[in-house]
Amino acid sequence: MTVSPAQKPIFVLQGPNLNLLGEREPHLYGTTTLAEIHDSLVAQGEAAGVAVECRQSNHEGQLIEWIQEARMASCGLIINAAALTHTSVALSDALAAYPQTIMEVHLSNLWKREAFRHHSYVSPYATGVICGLGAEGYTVAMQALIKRLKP
Ligand code: CA2
Repeated sequence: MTVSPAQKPIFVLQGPNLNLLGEREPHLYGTTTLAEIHDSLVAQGEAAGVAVECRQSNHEGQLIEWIQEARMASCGLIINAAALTHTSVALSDALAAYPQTIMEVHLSNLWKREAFRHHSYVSPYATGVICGLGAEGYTVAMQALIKRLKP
């Protein structure tokens, strides 16, 4: 299916250190690189007729700017806020003002990890939370988000 230029893209936002995926800590985060995950999400979107815009930043403020931009410029949001998930009230406030469906993804199973990873400032605003499936979690999130896109 071709992507309509009129359709706003799905934004995929990735937080701090996720640019290192595939290079370090494969026992925790797998061997797939961020570029591979993004290529696969763009292809998945294209097959469904939806454009996908993928971005990563190590900076909290940049991610907040992108969430604000996404309010007008996107039709849905997939976010792995990485460590900011557990610390950032500012990110949480930005997500509270996002009007479309949000899917939260984590590569690792947060519930098998340290207690400080058990709280998420993202989850209250997410329709779904997927963790522990590695890179496959993004595919599952994309599928679920596409199903919920408003016409
Ligand atoms: O499991 C996830 O996806 C996390 O969001 C990853 C974050 C972590 O702080 C969250 O608790 C769970 C860490 C991302 C760091 O990514 C790296 C990837 C490769 C090498 C080093 C770090």
